[in-house]
Amino acid sequence: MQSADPAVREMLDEARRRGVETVWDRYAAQLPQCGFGELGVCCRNCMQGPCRVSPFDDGPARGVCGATADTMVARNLVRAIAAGTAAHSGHAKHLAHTLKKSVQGKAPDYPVRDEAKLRAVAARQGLEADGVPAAELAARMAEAALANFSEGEEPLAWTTATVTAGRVQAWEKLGVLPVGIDSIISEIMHRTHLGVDADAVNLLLGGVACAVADYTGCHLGTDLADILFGTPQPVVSEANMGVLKADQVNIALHGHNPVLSEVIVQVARQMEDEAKAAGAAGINLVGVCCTGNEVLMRHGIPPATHSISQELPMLTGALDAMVVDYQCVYPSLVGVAECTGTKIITTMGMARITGATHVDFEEENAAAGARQIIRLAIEAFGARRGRPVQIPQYKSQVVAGFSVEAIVAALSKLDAADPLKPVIDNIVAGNIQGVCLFAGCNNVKVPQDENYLVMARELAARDVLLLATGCGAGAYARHGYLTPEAVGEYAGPGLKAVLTAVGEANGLGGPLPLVLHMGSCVDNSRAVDLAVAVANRLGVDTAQLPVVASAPEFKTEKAVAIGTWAVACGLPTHLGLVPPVLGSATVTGLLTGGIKDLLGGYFIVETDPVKAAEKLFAAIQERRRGLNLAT
Ligand code: XCC
Ligand code: SF4
Repeated sequence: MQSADPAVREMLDEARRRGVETVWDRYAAQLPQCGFGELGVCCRNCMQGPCRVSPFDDGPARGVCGATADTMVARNLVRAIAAGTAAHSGHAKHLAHTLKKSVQGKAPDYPVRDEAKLRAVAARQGLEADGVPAAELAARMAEAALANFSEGEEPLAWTTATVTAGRVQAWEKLGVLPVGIDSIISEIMHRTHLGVDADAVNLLLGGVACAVADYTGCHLGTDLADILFGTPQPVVSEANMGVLKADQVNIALHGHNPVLSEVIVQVARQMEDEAKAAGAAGINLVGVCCTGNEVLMRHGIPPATHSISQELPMLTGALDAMVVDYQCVYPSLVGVAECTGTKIITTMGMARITGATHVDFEEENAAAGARQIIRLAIEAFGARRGRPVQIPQYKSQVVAGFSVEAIVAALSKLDAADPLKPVIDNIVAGNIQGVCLFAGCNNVKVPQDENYLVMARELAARDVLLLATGCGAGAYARHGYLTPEAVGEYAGPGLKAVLTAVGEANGLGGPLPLVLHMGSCVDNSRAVDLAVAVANRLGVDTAQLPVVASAPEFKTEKAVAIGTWAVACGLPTHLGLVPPVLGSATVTGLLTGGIKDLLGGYFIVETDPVKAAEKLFAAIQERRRGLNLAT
């Protein structure tokens, strides 16, 4: 099976019928993949290489410069963390500049939409806010945010203000508190250069510091997006390719940064008449990947698909344009689009694809750029009129929009004075055994969505509260797990009672959804906020909580960075694929064992989703025992 999603399977059949190549074909063509690369023992860090060392004593044990397997594996891993950090924090920095342009009057399409969030973040960050007008405060916020990137003398404001005091202490003791996001990325590139850091343990600690910077960048990304575009509130929508509409101009928003897609959402509403003049019934925006998550969370835009199946909505023949910003956008989209007539529109100067249409997007002229993009889609609709389409008739209901603010508001209906109390009481009583955050991607090496679905069912049956972000949340969206109905099907009695009590207190007439969708990948920071609030309320550290994380189908370097900071936050963190570290027993042992003594968190590598759920549940039980809670 290539995918657990029936819409994806239907479109894969269509792709085969038409001879269109997809990610699955290209993966098959790569097999067998390089065994040295899989183990992490291949190095290309200088021009004397590539070097590779044999893990089986049947070849050279060192690279030309003398680097060992331990050095190579550690260097490769921490370089991946640095790349992921660059991506997440680049996204955050982009938003900080947008906020800055907004307050300077240079970006008229970007008013501060959430002054309450602006003031809340300012208060948390210790920015003087009393009596300060919103515009002035936003200007200070942009500067305060940007100050996290360059090299300072102190730990980063967005790191220390957003985690428990216990974490700050633990990180300080280990020397893994970064003093600049860009500077630690740069430092990792330096220390992994030929002839610098050759000690695997020291390298990994550098990687942890960089991952803490990644966490910081993610948090900045979430905060700034909320300030500019609004903090998500619960929203009802639908997901999967059945959300495409044959008679409308269908535009997919793909990538990560909401800076463009937000404006497209606004402008599309004003351009309905233009679409109708071209013979369409309207404009239908749909999401892909994390840009899709952003516009789902804030506007209820329905996601069409995620991650490895991103090529397939085009095979319906109904997708007129795919607008991409950056990250996780497969260059193969252009080739598929040639067969289907879809316009692939790149928008960021630093992320172009040969053969795509490029509309250079600038905050200064955002609405004009968005209009130009939508016009291209309307033109493409005109060209496809009358041609048959095949839209897989699969879509699931979705309830999303669970920011921490939204969760706390929902809980406050049970206890207005102490909103976290109901959650804590239920964790203590064992109705909720613990919490699992599902994050990360799909990976072509795993049947799409399968690990997510199996693990959610296994853990929900054991009364574990489930949170999700990124393409993991997307998987749950497409399979109907973000619904109250899924609670009846899969939740254990304790979890079901709690979700129902909260739902009913909020007048929903039923439970909250089985899985709470917290947003895009940078929004994993929201899950940390929730854990930190619970930990602070209990007077413990996040490393003691019965909270675990899982990336059952992770793919990107960003996911490697997130997984590492989840461990740094003290969480037992599951990986559903084997990362390229097995070439070094030292590195493997440290990540899955030794690191626990240093940080509380550690990696659990398990490719079988049933066993993975068992192991995560055991980790939750261990934490419960540590807190003297009944198991
Ligand atoms: Fe990319 Fe965020 Fe992974 Fe999806 S989940 S494939 S990173 S879009 Ni972050
Ligand atoms: Fe080979 Fe060392 Fe150069 Fe890596 S850094 S390619 S191991 S010589």
